[in-house]
Amino acid sequence: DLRPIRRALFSVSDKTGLVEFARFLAERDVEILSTGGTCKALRDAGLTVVEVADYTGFPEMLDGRVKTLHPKVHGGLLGIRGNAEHEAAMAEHGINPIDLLVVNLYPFEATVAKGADYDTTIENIDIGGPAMIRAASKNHDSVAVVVDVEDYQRVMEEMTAHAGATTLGLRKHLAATAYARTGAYDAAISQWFARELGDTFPRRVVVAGQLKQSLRYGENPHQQAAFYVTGDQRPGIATARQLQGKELSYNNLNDTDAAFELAAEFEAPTVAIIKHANPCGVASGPDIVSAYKAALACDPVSAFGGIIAINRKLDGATAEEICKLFTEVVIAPEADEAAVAAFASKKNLRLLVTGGMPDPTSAGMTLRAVSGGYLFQNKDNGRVSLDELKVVTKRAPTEQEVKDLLFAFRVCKHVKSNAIIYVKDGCTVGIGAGQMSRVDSSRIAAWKSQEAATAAGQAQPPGTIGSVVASDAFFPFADGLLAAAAAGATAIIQPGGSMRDAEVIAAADEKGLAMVFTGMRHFRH
Ligand code: 93A
Repeated sequence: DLRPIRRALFSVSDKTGLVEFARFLAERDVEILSTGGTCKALRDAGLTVVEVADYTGFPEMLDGRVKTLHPKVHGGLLGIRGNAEHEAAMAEHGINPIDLLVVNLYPFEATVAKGADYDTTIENIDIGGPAMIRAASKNHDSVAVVVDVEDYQRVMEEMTAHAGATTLGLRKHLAATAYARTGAYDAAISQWFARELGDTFPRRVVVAGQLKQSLRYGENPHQQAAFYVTGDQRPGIATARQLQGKELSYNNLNDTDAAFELAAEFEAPTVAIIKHANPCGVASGPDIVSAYKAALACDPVSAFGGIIAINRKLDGATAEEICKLFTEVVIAPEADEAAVAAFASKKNLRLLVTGGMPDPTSAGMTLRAVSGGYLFQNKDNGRVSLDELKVVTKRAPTEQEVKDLLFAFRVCKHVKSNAIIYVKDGCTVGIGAGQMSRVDSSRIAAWKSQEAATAAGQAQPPGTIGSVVASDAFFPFADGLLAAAAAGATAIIQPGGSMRDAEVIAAADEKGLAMVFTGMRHFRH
C-alpha cells in the first residue's frame, strides 16, 4: 500500500510552511505544479515549479475563478493507478498523475469574521480548491491530500521513513481530514447565507464548526472531547482570551458559558457564581465587589470551586475578594491591572476576558445530542417586560417586589428545571434547581437559604423572609406556592397557564401574596 510521490500540486492561500515542505519534495526529485500566487512564492524561494496554467495550456481566468478546473488537473487526481483503461486514457490526453495535493482554501470563515462586505465574501468562496480536495480524497488509494498546514510534518516523516512514499493508512487519514474540511467549509457558507437572509431558524443549514481545541478529556476522564467553534464573533466562551491559568476543561467550558450568558442578562453591575452549569448565587449591586459579596452569600458552601462571571471590568478589589475562595474560572469583559496582579499568585485560576458582553436578546441556536441524532432549536432569548406582567392576585406587587420579580425570572431562564428562585434586593437568596418536582425545588431553595444563614453564624432569619419567588414554569398545584409562602416569600412570578391556576391564585390570596403571570415559560431541561 505504499505509493511513491513523484508529482505534487500546491495551491494554498495560507503560505505558512509552504517553502519548507516544497523544498523537502524538490530535494526528493518530486515535480511541483502550482497556481499563480503559490507558484510565485515558491519561485521567489528559488524552487523550480511548473505553473498549472502552463501545464493545462489554459490561462487562469475570470479573476482567478477558473484556475485548476481542468481535466488535466482533475484527471491527474482521479485516475486510478494500475488501472489499464485509466492509464491509457490519461496517456492519450497528456494527463500526468498527481500523487500529492496540497491545498488550503480561500479564507472564507476569516473573511466573514472580519465583517467583509457581500462581494468580498462571495469572492472568498473557493470552488476549485474543494473540487480538487474532494477528487484527491476519493482517490486516496493513489493520492495523498493535505489540507492542513499542521499535517505537512507528518507527510514528510512518512516519506522519510518509506523512501519517498506514503502508506494507505496515512492517505485514508488525510482523506478523512480533507472531507471534514470541505464539509465544514460549506457549512460555514450556508450559515453565512442564512444570516444574510435573516433566517432565524435555518432548518437546512448544517451545523459544523472548526476545531478550536482538543480537550484533555470530556465530562469524565474516560471520555474524549474537543471544542468546536462556528465562527460567530459574539463575545463569549468561543472568542474569549485566556490571560492566565491552567487549560480549560470540558466542564469548565460548559460552566463558564452558562455563567457568562447569565451575567449578560443584567444591565447593573452583576456577578453570577456557577456550579455544574447552575447558579449558586447571582446578584446585582452598585459595584462589582458588592455584587460579588452578595452573590457569594447566597450559597457560600456551593461556591467553592465555582465559576464566576462578571458583566463589568474586573477590578482589583473584587479580584482580591475572589482570591479568598478556591475558584476555577473567572470571566469578564475586561480586567484591570490591579485585578491581573491580584490573581498572579493563583497560578491555577483561569482568567478569561471577552472584550464585551453579548446581547442576551440576540438570535442564536442551541444543539443537543440525542441517541441517533440531535435536537436543534432557537436559543431562549425570550424576555418579559414590565407591561407584560399580569397581576392575578388581590394584592399587586410593590415597586421593589416588581424589580426583584423581574430579576428572579431572568435568573430562572439559566437554571435547570424545575427552577425556583428566591430573590431579595437584586440578589438571589435561595435557588432550587433540577428537581423532578416543583415543590421539591421550592423546599430545597428555602432550605439552602436557611443553611446559608446558619453557616454565616447569624442569628438573623434566612434571606427568604420578605423575598420574592420566580418559577420557570407554572405551579401545577398550590403546594409549591405554599412552600414559598411558608419560607416567608411575599410575591411570586410564574408563567401561569395551569389547569389549577384558580386554586393556586386562591392560595396566594389567602396567604396575602402578590402574584404576576408572565405568559412565558423558561424551561431548561
Ligand atoms: O477561484 S477558485 O475557486 N478557482 C479555482 O479554479 C481554484 N483553484 C485553486 N480558487 C481556486 N484555487 C484556490 O486558490 C486554492 O484553494 C487556494 O486557496 C488558492 C491559491 O491561489 P494562489 O496560488 O494563486 O495563491
